[in-house]
Amino acid sequence: MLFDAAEIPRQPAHLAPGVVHLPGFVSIDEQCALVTQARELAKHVAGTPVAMRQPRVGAGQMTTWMLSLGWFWATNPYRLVQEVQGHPVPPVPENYQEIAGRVMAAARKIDPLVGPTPNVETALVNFYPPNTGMGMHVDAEERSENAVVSLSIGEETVFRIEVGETNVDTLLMSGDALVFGGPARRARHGVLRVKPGTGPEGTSLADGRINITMRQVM
Ligand SMILES: O=C(O)CCC(=O)C(=O)O
Repeated sequence: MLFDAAEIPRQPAHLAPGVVHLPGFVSIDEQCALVTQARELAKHVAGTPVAMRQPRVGAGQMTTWMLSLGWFWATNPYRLVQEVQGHPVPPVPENYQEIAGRVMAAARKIDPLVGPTPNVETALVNFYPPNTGMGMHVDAEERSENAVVSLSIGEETVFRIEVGETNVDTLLMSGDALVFGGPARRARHGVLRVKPGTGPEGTSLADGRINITMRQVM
């Protein structure tokens, strides 16, 4: 790389009521620790019914690999369950709650509408291979109205959220945190294709992007 986009200063942004973007919130060392931890969690359940998988949705298969923690995100039909064929879902690691608390405290300073810190009862660790994304959807399975806390690690993507009739787009880079809560908790959102070659050194992720979302279920 001739120069590094991560060095261009970016400011916290209030994208819409209840939506806050916190660029570079997580240090490279913490990102690396989160990737290592996610790998260990995935290894632990590999080959079981709660393994990291590319979920089937309708007749198709998602391009994203998903690891469910706390509750398992089952599809056809969409539902959250606590075991699959007798296999318990791995618990949410304790550090996730602490991170969610830090992110929410910073987000509330920018927009109190993001609301209280979610009790992190479930988390999805999504791995996006380069050039894959996720279509527009609503996170509707959790009963709680508390915010979703989202962390990005690795290659860049564009996050899109619908606010009324308008699409609000923001670039998500490695280490960024994003919160959508309050009036935006049930907003449609998705991510465009992950841009190959844009991940920083030091995360231990060779390519692609990891997104960790933390949510309250009940
Ligand atoms: O990858 C992202 O930033 C968004 C993930 C997402 O929309 C979801 O897990 O529901």
